[in-house]
Amino acid sequence: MTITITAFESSPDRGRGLARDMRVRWALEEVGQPYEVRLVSFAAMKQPAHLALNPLGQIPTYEEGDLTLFESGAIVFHIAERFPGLLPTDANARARAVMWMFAALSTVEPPIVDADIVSYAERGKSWQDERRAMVNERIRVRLSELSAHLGDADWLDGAFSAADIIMVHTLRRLEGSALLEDYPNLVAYIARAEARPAYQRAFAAQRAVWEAAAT
Ligand code: GTB
Repeated sequence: MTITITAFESSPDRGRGLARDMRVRWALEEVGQPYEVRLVSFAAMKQPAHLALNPLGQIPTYEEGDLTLFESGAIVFHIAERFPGLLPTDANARARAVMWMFAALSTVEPPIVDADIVSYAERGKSWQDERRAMVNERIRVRLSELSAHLGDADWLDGAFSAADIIMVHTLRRLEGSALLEDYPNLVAYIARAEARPAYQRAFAAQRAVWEAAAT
C-alpha cells in the first residue's frame, strides 16, 4: 500500500532537515518502507484539500490506504506500531519507549520551539532579551536532566527506538548553540543518530527538495 506524506515545497530551514517531515521520513527509512511525498506551499496548507488531511493546516501528514494522520508524533508512533524495528517487543520496554516519545514531544520540545518564537516572532519586543533568558534557562534545565539520564548510554532506553527519532530531531533544533555544546554526551547522541544510514537517506531526500527549489 502506497504511503504518502506531505512536506514543505520550500522549507524555511533551507534544507537543514528541521521541519517535522524529517522525523517521519527517518522513521520510514528505519523500517524500510518506501513513501511518496506531496510538496505543499504555505498557502496550500490552508486550503480545503490540505485541511481535509490536517484541520490544523500544517505538515507533515500521512496517508496509507484509507488512513490519514497528522501530528508527527502520532505518525511516527503509527509507523513504529505498523512495521517492526522501532519499538521493543517486551511490553515494559515498549511502554518506556512510548513514554520517552511523549517526553520529547510534551516536555523537551516546547521550550526549544519557544526559543525560535522568541528569536523570530518576538523580534524587536522590549522584553525579548528577558524572555529569551527565561526560555534558555528552561531549555538548560531539560538538557541537564536529559544529559544526566543518558550518561554514556547510546540511546534513551536500551535499543534505538522511535523515541530516539523524536528526541534527536527535537534536539537538532539546538545544533550549533552554546546551550547544547555544554552537554557533550547530548552532542554525541545526536551525532550517533545522524550517522545512521536511515537518517542519512531521509536527510538527503528532504535536502534534495530544497536544492531543487533553490535552482
Ligand atoms: N505538532 C505538530 C507536529 O508535530 O506535526 C507541528 C507541525 C508543525 O509545526 N508544522 C510546521 C508547519 O506546517 C512545519 S514543521 N508550519 C506551517 C504553519 O503552521 O502554517 C515546524 C518547523 C518549521 C520550520 C523550521 N525551520 O525553518 O527551522 C523548523 C520547524
